Amino acid sequence: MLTSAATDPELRELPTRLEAPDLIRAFRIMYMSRRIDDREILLKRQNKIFFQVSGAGHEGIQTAAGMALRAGHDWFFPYYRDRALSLALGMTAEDMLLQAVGAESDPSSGGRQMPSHWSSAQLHIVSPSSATGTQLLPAVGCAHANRYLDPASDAVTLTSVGEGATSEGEFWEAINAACLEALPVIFLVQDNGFAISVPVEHQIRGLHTVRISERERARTEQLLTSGMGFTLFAEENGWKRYAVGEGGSGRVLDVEELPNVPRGAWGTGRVHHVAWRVADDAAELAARKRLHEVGTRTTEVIDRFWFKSVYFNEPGGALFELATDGPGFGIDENMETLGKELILPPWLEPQRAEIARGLPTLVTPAEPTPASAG
Ligand SMILES: Cc1ncc(C[n+]2csc(CCOP(=O)(O)OP(=O)(O)O)c2C)c(N)n1
Ligand SMILES: [Mg+2]
Repeated sequence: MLTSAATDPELRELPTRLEAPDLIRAFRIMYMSRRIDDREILLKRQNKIFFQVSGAGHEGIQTAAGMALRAGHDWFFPYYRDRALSLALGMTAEDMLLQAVGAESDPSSGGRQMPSHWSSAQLHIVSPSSATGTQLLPAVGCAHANRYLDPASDAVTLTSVGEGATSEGEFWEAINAACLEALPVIFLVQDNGFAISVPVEHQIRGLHTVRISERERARTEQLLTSGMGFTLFAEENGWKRYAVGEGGSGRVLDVEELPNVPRGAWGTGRVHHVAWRVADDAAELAARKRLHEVGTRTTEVIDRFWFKSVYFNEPGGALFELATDGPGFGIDENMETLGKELILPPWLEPQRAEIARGLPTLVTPAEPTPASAG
């Protein structure tokens, strides 16, 4: 649940100013983190350690997180850049240097883990994997388990991740699972603008393109350009790339021509339709009118309650949809109760009892009364 100082009296009472001793402590942690990084980079150049990950530039946010949370009480699923976080939680420079050289006396893993993979059972820092994003789901699992093992606990779980790794499926799965169960997990995304050598503008941002194979491409191209506002952007290996507006993720469609292949058939694994978003009712009506002007038959505007749709077949037979952005899921639920009741569009209301009967009963630990949800 989202709370803010404006609405939550308890938060309003928290001190907003850091006193001098806190600031000095924060500075010491940040400075120590940077100096250990510098020293380890030297050691690596001397071949005394074989791997190093720098936390340079990340020290501020990590120190703040470490000082706000409680080592040995809250739970931590860090990633390889969380040096200042680990120091703020109580690891020492010596612990880190022993870990870096893989010493037998390394307190993290007795020299078994990769360098820059710190952990401490006592501080509740869980040993990280090197595969990016893999810390996220276990963090959610930890928060879930903690709710069962210690229901009265106010412990939270923090997990850290780089912005590049947020493109991985685990990130979305973890956020989804944490939201569904309303788990106390903090996702600390540290955006440094790069995923190693991949700058942020080239990282995965969404579904880039749709690819369509046509027996006769020209008629589809005609519809795309004169009826839907696409322009030809590029041509490569037999594919033509069309895009709306400036192009970019979600605005691109690639078409190839395969005159001799059989027509597509309905069945498992087939894409049912491709939906294109339009801002509002007026934009949808204007787009529909334009389709009629170029001779495309469409459905009426169909009220889907949370959005409005118009459907049409492009000349090759693929089903296209125009769907409005609004009004969205806020139309019949408010944020406080979102997801707690079985919500149906009005035309399915008469079958509510039957639909509810087919759904499993969910009992959430946060809410002892059984509630059905879809
Ligand atoms: C699953 C997986 N793929 C690729 C790698 C190689 N790799 C290590 S770090 C990294 C970039 C991660 O970038 P980001 O998530 O932004 O974190 P940053 O290092 O920038 O803090 C990659 C691709 C990996 N460790 N694991
Ligand atoms: Mg990054």
